Amino acid sequence: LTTHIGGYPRIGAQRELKWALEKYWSSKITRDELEQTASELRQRHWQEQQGAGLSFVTTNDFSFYDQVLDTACVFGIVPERFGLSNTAVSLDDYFSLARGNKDHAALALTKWFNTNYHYLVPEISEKIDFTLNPDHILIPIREAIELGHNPKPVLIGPVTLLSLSRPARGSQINPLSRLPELLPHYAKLLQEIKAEGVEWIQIDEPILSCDLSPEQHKALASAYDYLSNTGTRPNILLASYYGKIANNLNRTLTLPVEGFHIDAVSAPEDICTAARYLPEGKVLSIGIVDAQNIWINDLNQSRATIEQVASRVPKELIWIGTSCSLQHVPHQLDSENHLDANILNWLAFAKEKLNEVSLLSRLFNDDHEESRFAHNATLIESRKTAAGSYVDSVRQRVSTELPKITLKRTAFETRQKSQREQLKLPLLPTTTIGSFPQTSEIRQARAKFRKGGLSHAQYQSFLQQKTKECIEHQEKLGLDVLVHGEFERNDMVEYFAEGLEGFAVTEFGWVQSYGSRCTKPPIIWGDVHRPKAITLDWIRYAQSLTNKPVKGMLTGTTTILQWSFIRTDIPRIEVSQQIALALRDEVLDLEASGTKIIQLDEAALREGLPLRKDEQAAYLEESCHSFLISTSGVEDSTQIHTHMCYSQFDAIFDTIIDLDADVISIETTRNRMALLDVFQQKNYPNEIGPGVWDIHSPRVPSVEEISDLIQRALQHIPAERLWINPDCGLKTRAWPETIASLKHLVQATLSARANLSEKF
Ligand code: THG
Ligand code: ZN
Repeated sequence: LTTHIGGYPRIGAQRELKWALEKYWSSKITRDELEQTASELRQRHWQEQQGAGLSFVTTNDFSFYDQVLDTACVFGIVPERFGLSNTAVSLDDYFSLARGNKDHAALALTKWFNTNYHYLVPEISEKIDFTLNPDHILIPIREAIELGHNPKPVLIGPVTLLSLSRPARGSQINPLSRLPELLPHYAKLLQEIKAEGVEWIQIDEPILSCDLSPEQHKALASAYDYLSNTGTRPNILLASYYGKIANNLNRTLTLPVEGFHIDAVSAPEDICTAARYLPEGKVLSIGIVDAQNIWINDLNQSRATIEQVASRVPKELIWIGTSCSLQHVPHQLDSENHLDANILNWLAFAKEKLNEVSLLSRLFNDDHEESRFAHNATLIESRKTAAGSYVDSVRQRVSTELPKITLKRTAFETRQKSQREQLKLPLLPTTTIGSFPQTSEIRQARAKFRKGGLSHAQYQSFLQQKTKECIEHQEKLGLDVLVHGEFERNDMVEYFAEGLEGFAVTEFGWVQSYGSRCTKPPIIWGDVHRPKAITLDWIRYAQSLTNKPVKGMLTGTTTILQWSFIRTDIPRIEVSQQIALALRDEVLDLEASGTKIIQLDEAALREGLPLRKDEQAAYLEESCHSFLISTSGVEDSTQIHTHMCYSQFDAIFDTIIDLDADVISIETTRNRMALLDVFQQKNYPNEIGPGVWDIHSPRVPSVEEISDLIQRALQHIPAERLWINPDCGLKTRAWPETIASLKHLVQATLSARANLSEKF
């Protein structure tokens, strides 16, 4: 059977691309040196694919920043506001679009389907003249052919590209309406790719896994009609992934292309339907190896699926592949030296998944690989029975204690009264979202401690010193509710993973989040419980330094789940309940030790919303339920906060109300409080802290700017329910701008308070 992958991680096993990019941006290496690193990475990654015996190497999966921006640049989609040429986009122009420059804000960054990858949003206007800059695609094809590989380029399809675009500022255009003018350039590109000797191209239309409008259906039909009938071209494998195609599948199978790739991991039922209704002579690529999670493939189960397909589709038309691009999993297991040997046996990262694809394709050669299938079955079985996979006390708690928990707290007004008596905060209380600058000094100390260069005691006293300085800064600034600064935390999810049983943390399991930035998602492999308090000592220490209230800072269940690799052997809701109970323990411990305000961040709640409407209600119910499990045990006088990152709240507004947090903080600076409309219209009953300082930029906002935002906020939310805070955590900022901005924030708040007290 033919074998291929949807794409490979490009960041490099040692994050070589990240380091090269960051050096290039700070002028420490030349453009040639950056290109050299890129070319070496491509070559190594093709070798890995060839080494595993795949039929194709995948090209055009490399990107210096983002594959959507690459595709936009290939077709000359460069926003006019940058004043750049769209026919010759230099590498530096490309980085200006991605990162902004002193005159222009970068393209917006947003989540890529249901992954934790973020893409840059192309801007379309009436005026943009599409063009074709094919080098980005053609050069790697030539490189690969020269090295003796058989390249299969991947390309984002026109309907997905335009569907993910937005109208340029000042334009009302529907980006998809420009499809007819874009298509000739796609056709020309296909022709040029064919001229390089390429046999197959994979065109990705992951938009098929979303709810499609009639207009999008029409666009798909006309796009593939056009591309299939215009000029010479390679065979087209039309790919969808990230979810079920379901109701879009019938129409998809009628599109005039030579083959279809289907994500058999997120939608096993699609593969059965596709095998059944596949038009004669077309290729069916089975995306059977999970590229969004890190577990070894259940080879026997996959074999059953493949055999089922083979009973309907001739073998020479069956391809085996990964569900989607492997860019969403870490590079290789080889580098992991500290993972438990058992757990290691259950994992496959990108490089290991190449071998799984290859092995599954050899099914129909009658050689002697049965032993590998038997071994795989043993490993899968050992996962089920391993100590830690099933912890009786955890299961007991979920089944007996959970049903007894009262999820509803006392009415908000009652709580609010009791919290006011307890906390005695001024009108418009000021606070921050949690973290303070993670300076290179702190990162270096952490690295040194990890390598054994600092003793535990030395590291602890270093962190205490930083925490103390942070509290002093906040007191001096005159903030009302303080935070400890989170200097002991590397990442808001990884930190809790380290404190909970059932999680494993990797050393080098980096996955690209956007540009050069990566995260290291923890692996939830077993039943989750909390052997001992995680945050208590730090919060207590920070509280001992001040008379002002210090917030207890936790990451909520949904966000932990969303930013981890989750086990798939039990339903997600059970994992969610286990984590929620562990956090409930932490919340109650914090309360018992005198913490009056506890924040559970749900930064990822909105972004985790499923792509399909019919799956959203269950997700929201589960998320809300887990939040209430964690927070409903506290006294009326204990104030629960939550934070959500910039998002369209409309779709989840009822859930926000149901979370019933006493205070929610949100990001509202860039949208100039527009997000508050829905809170006002729907009469949000609890307290709100809309952000008044955009922390994503080092610029220090003036007192006047902040005052203006406070006045705007007051038009939406009564003063009695309004808090004043920056947009988000200050982890990525430096101290000087942090102090300067918070000073202005406090000043602006003081004058707003003075105005209000005159009025009352
Ligand atoms: N933590 C986790 N997942 C996340 C975020 C997070 N996903 C969504 C969002 N935040 C992604 N944003 C970022 C922002 C910054 C970084 C990564 C993702 C980042 N990473 C460092 C880097 O790549 O250099 C790694 C830091 C480290 O060494 O630990 O800056 O906040 N889990
Ligand atoms: Zn945020």
